[in-house]
Formats: sequence, C-alpha cells, structure tokens
Amino acid sequence: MTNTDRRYRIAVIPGDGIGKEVMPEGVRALEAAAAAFGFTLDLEWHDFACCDYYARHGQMMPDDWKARLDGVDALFFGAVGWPDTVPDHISLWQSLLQFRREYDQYVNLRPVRLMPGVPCPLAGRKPGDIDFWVVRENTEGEYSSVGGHMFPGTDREIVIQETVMTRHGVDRVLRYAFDLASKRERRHLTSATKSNGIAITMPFWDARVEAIAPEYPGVTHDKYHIDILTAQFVMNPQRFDVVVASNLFGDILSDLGPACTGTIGVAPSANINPDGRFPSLFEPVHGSAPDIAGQGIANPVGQVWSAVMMLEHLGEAEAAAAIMGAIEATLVSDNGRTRDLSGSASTEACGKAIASLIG
Ligand code: GGG
Repeated sequence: MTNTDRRYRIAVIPGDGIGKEVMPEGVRALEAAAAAFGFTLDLEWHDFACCDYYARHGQMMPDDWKARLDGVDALFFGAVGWPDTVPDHISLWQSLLQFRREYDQYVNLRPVRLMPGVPCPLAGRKPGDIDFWVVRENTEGEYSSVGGHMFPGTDREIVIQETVMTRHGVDRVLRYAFDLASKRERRHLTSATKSNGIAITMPFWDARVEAIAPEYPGVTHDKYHIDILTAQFVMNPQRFDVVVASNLFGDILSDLGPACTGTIGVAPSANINPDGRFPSLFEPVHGSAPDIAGQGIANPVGQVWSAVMMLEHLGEAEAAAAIMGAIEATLVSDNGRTRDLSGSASTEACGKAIASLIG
C-alpha cells in the first residue's frame, strides 16, 4: 500500500513500562530508514492508552480517540499494563483490545524465528531450523467479554464467560492463514484446537478448517490439540510452517514460540486489518514488564522488528529489509546485545547500534 508521495502518518503510542523505553529505539530505526530510503514519516506521539493517562483521567483513552487518530496510516504501539495502578483487564480492554476490535484488525501475525546471535534454549537448533508464523484470530473468540457476574461477594457467586465464534470471523482468519501458507516453501498449515474438551466452539473451528482447505489444494494441513501442540513447540518446533489459532490459543502460542527461540524480547507482531479499511497496529509481543521497567535494560529488538513489519505493510520493502539486516548484524555483534541475550548493552545502546547500520 505505498502512498504515491511516500509520506506516512504514524500514531506513536509508547504505552506503559518498558513500552516507553523501547519505543524511542523503534522510532530511531524508522527515522534512520526514512532518511536513507527517501520517504517521509509524520510521527504523532500520543500519551493515551497507558495507565498514567488513566491516573489523570479515570480512563485509558480520551472519548474522541478515534477522531484524534483519524486518517493515520498505521499505529506504532509499545506495551500496556501497570497493575499497581490499573487492573490488567481494564488497561487492556480500554486500549489495545479497543484498537484491535474497532479497527477490525482480525489477524494478529507473529513470527517465530531463531535468530543468529540468540542463544536457543532448545539443544542442537541453529538459525534457519525454526522459522514459522503464528496467525492469531484477533477480534472475537475467547476474548469477547460476553458473560456475567451474579451475586458477587456471596456464597452464591456465579461467573460466566462465553466464547464467541462467528463463521465470518473464523473463515476470514483461516483464509488469511491458508493464503500465507500457500506463499511459503513448505506450504503447510497447522490448526490449534481442543475439540475433545471444548465441544461446541472447537469442533466448529475444526469443521471450518476442513471446509476451507479445498480452496487451497497446494497446502497440506493438520490439527493439534492445544496441550500437545504446546509440547510440540518445545520438542519439535522445526516441524511448523504456519500455525493458526483462536484468540486465546494464539496469544499463548505466540509467547511460547519466541520463548523457545531464546527470548520474547525480540518478537514483533502485526495486528492487521487486511482489507485496508482501517489502520493496522504494530507492537512487540512482550508486555510492559514492570519487573525491569525504568532500568534501561529492556531489549528494543521486538519494537524495532515491529517497525520492519509496519514498513512492509506500508510498501517500503527495501527500508524494511535494511532494518532487518541491521537487527541481525546487531544480534551477532559484541556491543549491541541486551542482558536477556547475555550482553551488557542498554536499551539505548542496542537501538543506536541498530540505527547506525541502516542505510
Ligand atoms: N505489546 C504487547 C502488550 O502490551 N501486551 C500486553 C498484553 O497483555 N497483551 C495481551 C494480548 O496481546 O492480547
């Protein structure tokens, strides 16, 4: 979707905790790429969708947030959550989940790739051995917040929460995943299920996989129950190519995958509205990490790699590839690795090392 004038309006939303620390490094890489490849970024920084904003206003976002973001080409997001101030279910539901749902970002695309320079906790694996995508359904499923809480605080207390799966919602994310698999060398799709225990929604999900598979005759597919699938991620991650999953299962798998390849700190994600009607959102997989926030030691690679995914989405493929090359060079260098990768670089030093290699 390259704009003819190659000028992009980007909403920059650092969010909470280490989101505020890694975001400047994501922006540093973007600005270096814009200078080197001749496009213009109009970066609009926003202080909402974070718990500081909640402390001041009693809500995570202004009522007119959509008007403020009207016309942006993409959202570049950091992390959300500061449970000491705002319960997690409020901070997430009033920010990130609003963006995903209101902008119909029904695909959450998350790579799982063993990168050079990143020590793999699984013995004997080298870069190239593990390289697959998790496609997470992103607007319905288990994260639908349909249910009720009755008789709170009494011994008759009841809580009910429903999973919502629509044929429209399931089919479109499955087609996206099959389509992605059809463009890859191995052309294989794995679907996460739990149809033996979750006996209404998951058999429906499985049946939609079988209904759509014939549209993609070149793609092989299989199904795994989520429990054994998580075990296979640890034991045999090299067998996967594209993995499609419901909202909850995809959330879990896309943290587990990067953990199996060394660190969640490098993992990016794209929350995509594939039809382009609404802007897409790019963010690292990791959260706000209150345990290390404020120390300047967070790994900024997940944020910078999210910038790569954003530039690919905007049609700036050359610039995206240049940033990716800079990330890879930094990960194998002596001075650019952060502590989670057994290095000693600060967040800023790692970001500066990446930016210096772009161009
Ligand atoms: N940058 C990602 C982030 O802030 N994640 C917080 C979180 O809890 N996310 C849950 C989700 O992705 O659904």
